[in-house]
Amino acid sequence: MYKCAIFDLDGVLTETSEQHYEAWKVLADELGIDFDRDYNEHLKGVSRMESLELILKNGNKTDAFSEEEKIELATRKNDLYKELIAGFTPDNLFEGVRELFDILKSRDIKIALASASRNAPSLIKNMGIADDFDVVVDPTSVEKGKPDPAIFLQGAKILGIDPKDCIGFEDAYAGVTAIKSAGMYAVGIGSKEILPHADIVYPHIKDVEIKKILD
Ligand code: B16
Ligand code: MG
Repeated sequence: MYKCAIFDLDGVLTETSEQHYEAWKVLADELGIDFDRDYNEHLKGVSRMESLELILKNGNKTDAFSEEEKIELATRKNDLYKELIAGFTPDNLFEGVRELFDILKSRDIKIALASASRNAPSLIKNMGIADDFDVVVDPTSVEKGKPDPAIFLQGAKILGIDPKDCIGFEDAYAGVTAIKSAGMYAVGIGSKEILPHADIVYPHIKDVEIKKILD
């Protein structure tokens, strides 16, 4: 009997990867580093500072900046990103999320958020779903990001629920790895080719057959 559903945000409940891409692109152009949508795929589910490191590595500029300068670069990217998501409303919530949450609530299943994004609290508020979560895990409270299971385990721990009684929802390869390492049931959102290690994969959150999974 599952007691808890733990969700990733970007790519599962809404789509912010284009806004992340546009903000990083401005920075990469300024730094003279090649950056395209294909490379942006590597950054899904990856924290802000780790994303910056990957972009700098891709441009052979790993050692070109001090730690302070890197923080300044990441802050500038985030300021741009925040401008781009400022207009998010409930319309940005993926189709099917409301219905899925309602089914989970009707079965007394707790709902948690395990997003790597520090902007997650304001995003869920603007999309009108902040009150649906029993817990929103603070990504800065865990030492390691996905694929480490820490963020998912932290959600289960705060709720006092055994990880094996939790279902995790993820669109990123590293995210599904984190869910499986946490000992949870992994629902992949996307394609089986990209998420072969998920227990089950649906193309989109609206396709999830939650009653089938629960029963
Ligand atoms: P922030 P998720 C992740 O969200 C994004 O997929 C990733 O591209 C981003 O770098 C990361 O959040 C950190 O975001 O800069 O807002 O803290 O997929 O874990 O919900
Ligand atoms: Mg994601």
